[in-house]
Amino acid sequence: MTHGNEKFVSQHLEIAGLIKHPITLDVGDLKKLAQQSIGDTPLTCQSGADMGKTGKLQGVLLRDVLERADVISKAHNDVKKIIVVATATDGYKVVFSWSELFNSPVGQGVVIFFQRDGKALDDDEGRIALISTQDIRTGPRHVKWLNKIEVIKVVD
Ligand SMILES: Nc1nc2c(c(=O)[nH]1)N[C@H]1C(S)=C(S)[C@@H](COP(=O)(O)O)O[C@H]1N2
Ligand SMILES: [Mo]
Repeated sequence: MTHGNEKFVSQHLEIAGLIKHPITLDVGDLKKLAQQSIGDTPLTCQSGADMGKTGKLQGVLLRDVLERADVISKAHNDVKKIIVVATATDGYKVVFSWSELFNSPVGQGVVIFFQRDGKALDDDEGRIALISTQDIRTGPRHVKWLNKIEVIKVVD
């Protein structure tokens, strides 16, 4: 089932937009940040269809990566208007709000991961992916072939 997906495999993750230190990370760089272990999590499509389970994942919190890159928020109320867009090499995109990541229980479960059951991710989602484990349906914000995180202020 992995055949044909080689072209989507993401080797790097770019952190861009409203941040002080735009950075590009590879799996080696991610391994240097605080590591998170995620237990086997059910994957459910937006339709409700059962897509199986994730297996045991290793990665880092999206929150920790954003803190490292340093989000630019000049005014006290800026962060409340900021969103974070996660993009994959096939053009798939999902959105988080800053408040969701930093001021709600959801943030503790949003993980950029690069290992499943101790092994590098396969071509069908590799090498870098993301999941929001606290979502009711986890399929939509499971981003395969993640290659960009962008911080955007959406309203003034
Ligand atoms: N990059 C990327 N990630 C994605 C998708 C996609 O089209 N592209 N589809 C999402 C949806 S809607 C679901 S249910 C799961 C499905 O994963 P599968 O295609 O491996 O079954 O991946 C999610 N992640
Ligand atoms: Mo889905």
